[in-house]
Amino acid sequence: MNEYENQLTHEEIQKLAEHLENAELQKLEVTKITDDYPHMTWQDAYDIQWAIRARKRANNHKIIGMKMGLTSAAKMQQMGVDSPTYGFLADYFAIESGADIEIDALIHPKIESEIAFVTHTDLKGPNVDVADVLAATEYVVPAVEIIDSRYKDFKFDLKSVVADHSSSVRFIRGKQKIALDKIDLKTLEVILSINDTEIERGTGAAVMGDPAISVAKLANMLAERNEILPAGSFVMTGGMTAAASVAKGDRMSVVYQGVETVTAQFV
Ligand code: OOG
Ligand code: MG
Repeated sequence: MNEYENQLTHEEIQKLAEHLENAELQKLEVTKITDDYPHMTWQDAYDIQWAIRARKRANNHKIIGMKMGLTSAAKMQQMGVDSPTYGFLADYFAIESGADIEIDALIHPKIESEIAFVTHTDLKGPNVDVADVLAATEYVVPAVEIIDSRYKDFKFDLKSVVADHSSSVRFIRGKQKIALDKIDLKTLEVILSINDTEIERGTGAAVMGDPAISVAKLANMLAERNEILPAGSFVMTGGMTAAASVAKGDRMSVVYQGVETVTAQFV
């Protein structure tokens, strides 16, 4: 089977996009789609993701950026998979640090400590490297992702999670916009706590050795579909540690050492 060709029909891809988007909007857990379509290819999986993205735009949502997922060993081990994936970020996913987050709008959310890059120049693969990423970056900002796989018990394989835009649904933006020459992302330490109890701790180097590599990888993955990472993108580079589940009433905080503490309450 050629993974760069479709096994699914156009109608099946549209139907699966609607199915997964409905799961998000109606807060429904669904079984992973490879159970019903075991022969689906990578092309099918990414086509479903891009079809969901088109549905968001058709509903007047803006796509404001992208996320990389499964970029650290901690996350790959937690989810039982072995390579990074991307997803999109829609405008209504954005939450400011300190805010209350409506947990009833979500299925089974988990939080992840990440660094986001904001770009001022298009990045066009296939040969994007770290130097290109640094030259295209306006600033970096602490950001906590809230992931919410639409799949039952957060159990999936890579094709299913790709179709489900890598579990994206919300992210909490920090307040500090940091120039890249003012921070060493590889040694940046994060401490994630829930209700003042430390749950996870990690450093930027956990993300592919350097979070900038994750942005380069994204641009190169997009090139496989003849897509670019446009100027002005907000790019989440992937969790530095395993993700932590949250429940109603929880207060979360992530200390970005020497930078700021990002907080939110789940209400
Ligand atoms: C997939 C998304 C993982 C990350 O930062 O590694 C991710 C998942 O675990 O549901 O966002
Ligand atoms: Mg993430």
